[in-house]
Amino acid sequence: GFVSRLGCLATDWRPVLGVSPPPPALRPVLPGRLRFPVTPYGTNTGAPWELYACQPSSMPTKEFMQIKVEPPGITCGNPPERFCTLENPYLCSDECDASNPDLAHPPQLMQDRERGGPLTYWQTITWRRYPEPLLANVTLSWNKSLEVTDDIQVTFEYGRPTAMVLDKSLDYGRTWQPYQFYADDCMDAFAMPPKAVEELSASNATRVICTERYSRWVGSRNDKSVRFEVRARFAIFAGPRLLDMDNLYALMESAKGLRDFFTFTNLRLRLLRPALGGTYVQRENLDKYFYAISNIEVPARCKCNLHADKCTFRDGNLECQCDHNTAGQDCNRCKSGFQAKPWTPGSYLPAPNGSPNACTSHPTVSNCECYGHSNRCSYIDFLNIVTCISCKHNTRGQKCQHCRQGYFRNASAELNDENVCIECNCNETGSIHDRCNEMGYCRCKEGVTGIRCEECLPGYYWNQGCIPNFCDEELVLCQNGGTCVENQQCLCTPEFKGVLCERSVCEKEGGCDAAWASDPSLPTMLLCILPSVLTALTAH
Ligand SMILES: *[C@@H]1O[C@H](CO)[C@@H](O)[C@H](O)[C@H]1NC(C)=O
Ligand SMILES: *[C@@H]1O[C@H](CO)[C@@H](O)[C@H](O)[C@H]1NC(C)=O
Ligand SMILES: *[C@@H]1O[C@H](CO)[C@@H](O)[C@H](O)[C@H]1NC(C)=O
Ligand SMILES: *[C@@H]1O[C@H](CO)[C@@H](O)[C@H](O)[C@H]1NC(C)=O
Ligand SMILES: *[C@@H]1O[C@H](CO)[C@@H](O)[C@H](O)[C@H]1NC(C)=O
Ligand SMILES: [Ca+2]
Repeated sequence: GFVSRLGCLATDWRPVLGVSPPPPALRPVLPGRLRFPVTPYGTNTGAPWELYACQPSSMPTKEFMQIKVEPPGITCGNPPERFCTLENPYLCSDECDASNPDLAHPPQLMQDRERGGPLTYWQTITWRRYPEPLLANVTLSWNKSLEVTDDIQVTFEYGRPTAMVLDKSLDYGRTWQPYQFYADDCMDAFAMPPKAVEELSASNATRVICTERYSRWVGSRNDKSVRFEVRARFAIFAGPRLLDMDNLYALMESAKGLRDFFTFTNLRLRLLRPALGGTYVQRENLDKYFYAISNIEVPARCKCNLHADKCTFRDGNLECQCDHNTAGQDCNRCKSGFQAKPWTPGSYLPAPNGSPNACTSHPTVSNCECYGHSNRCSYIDFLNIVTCISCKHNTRGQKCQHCRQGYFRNASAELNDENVCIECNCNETGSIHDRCNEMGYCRCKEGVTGIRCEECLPGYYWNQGCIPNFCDEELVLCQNGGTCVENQQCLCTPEFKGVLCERSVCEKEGGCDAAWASDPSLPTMLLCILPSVLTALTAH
C-alpha cells in the first residue's frame, strides 16, 4: 500500500515525503499486490502505472457477491433426482439431493473456496420438460459499483451451455443490458454474426458481440470456462502485454462510454440452452442435460472515482474509504462542509499520479473572521468566498477590514478597534464628494482647500464655495484710490469709474459734455472744464 497511498494522501498533490515516482523503467511492481486468482496481469509485465493512481487494488470479488438463481425450484435435489453425463449417458449413478449436505448442490457452491478438495458446484434440475426450454438466471449482486480488471470467468462442470447471455447492470439491477452473447451458433441463437474479441479495434472495443468460442463442444472436461474477455479489450489500448495502461486510463478519462463499459453493479447469466454433447437433443435420455457451475470469478476493484485507495467490507457491503473530503459508497459526492465547489471524480491525468480534484471547504466559513466588527458570515456561491455581513463601527469588506465610504482609517487604532474608522466630514459645499483619502483629505472643488475643503485658496473668497476674487489688496488692486469691498467690488473715488476704477469719469463717450449732462454737479463741471482752462492758459 505505500506506493499507492501516494496518490491519495497527496491532497495538494506534491510528492509526499520526498518520494517521487521512479522513471518508468524502474517503477516497482509490488509482488503480491495484484492478487489475481485467474490470470494476473503478468508478474513483470503488469500495470505498475496504476499503482500510483488513487484507486483500490483489484481483488477477487466472489466472496462479496450475493447470488440469486431463478426460477424458483431450478436448483436440483428437491425432490432428489439422478443425472447422467454427456460422455457416458448410461452412467447415471450421480444423485442430487437437497436434503443431504453431501449430495446437495446449492448456489453458494459457485462462490466457495475449493481448498483443494473435491469440486463443489451448483446444479440445476435436468431437462425433463423438453421441449420446453431449460432456462435459468444466475444474478450476481454486489450492491456496489465495481470496475472489472481482468477476465470474468465462469466454470461449468459437465459441459458449457450452447446458448447463454451475460447481462450487466450499472444501476443496482434496475436496468440491464447485454454484455456478451454466447452460442455454438450465434446466427441461429441470436441472429448475430459470430465475432471474436480480437476482431475489435479502438473504434468498436465496447461493441457487444456474440462469440462461439466458449460454447462449442470440446468434451466436458477439456475446457470448462466461459470468459468475458476484459484483458483482450484492455490490450486494444494498452498493447498486447498491457504495458501501456496509462494510454487506456487517459482514454477512459475522456470517454465515458469506455469507462462505463468496464463498470457494473450486477451481472446476470441467462442460461438458455445446456450443453448437448455436440449433437442433437436426445429425448430418450434427458437426464444428461442440465447446468452445473463450480466457480465464478469476477476480478474487479471498487469504483471509488479515484478518491480512495481502500475499499472495505462492512455490515455486508463494500464501501470505499473516501479521501479528498469526499463521501458516499463510491466517493461520489463531497463531504458535508466541503461543498465549496461541485464534486468531480479524481483524474488519472497527469500521469503518473493523476489529480485528486479534492472537495474543498468554504475557505473560512468555519472561522468567520471580521476583526470583531461582526460575528456573522455568509457564503457567496458564485464567487466561492465567505464574507462578513453587517460590519459595524463604520467598517466594510469581506472581513470588515476596510472603512465605509466617508470614513478613513485611524492610523493609531488597531483593525479590531471600535475607533478604527474616522469620519471624513468633508465640507458639503467645498468638496467634490464625501470621500477622503487614507490621510483624511477630502477632494476639493476649484479654489477650495483644507483637509475638509472648508477654506479658499489665495485669490478666492467663500460664497457657497470659493469664488475667484474680484479684487483684493495684493493681486487685483482697485485703481485710482478705489477701495476693494469684500473682494467683490471696487468702490471708486468720484473722479473714476469702471470695475477697477480705471477710467476717468471724463474719458470718451462724449467727454465732459456727456459727463456734465449725466452728473450736473459743481465738482464734475470744474473737473471737466479744468483741462480746457489749463490748455488755454498754456497756449497764451
Ligand atoms: C431471466 O431474466 C430475464 C430478464 O429479467 C427475464 O426476462 C427472464 O424471464 C428470466 N428468466 C427466468 C428463467 O427467470
Ligand atoms: C446497499 O448499500 C447501501 C450503502 O452502503 C446500503 O445503505 C444499503 O442498505 C445496501 N442495500 C442492501 C440491499 O444491502
Ligand atoms: C471493428 O472495427 C474494425 C475496423 O476498425 C472492423 O474490422 C471490425 O469488423 C469491427 N468489429 C465489429 C464487431 O464491428
Ligand atoms: C483613533 O484611535 C485611537 C485609539 O483607539 C483613539 O484614541 C482616537 O480617539 C481615535 N481617533 C479618532 C479621531 O476617533
Ligand atoms: C463649509 O465651510 C464653510 C467655510 O469655512 C463654512 O462656512 C460652512 O459652515 C461649512 N459647512 C459645513 C457643513 O461645515
Ligand atoms: Ca465451487
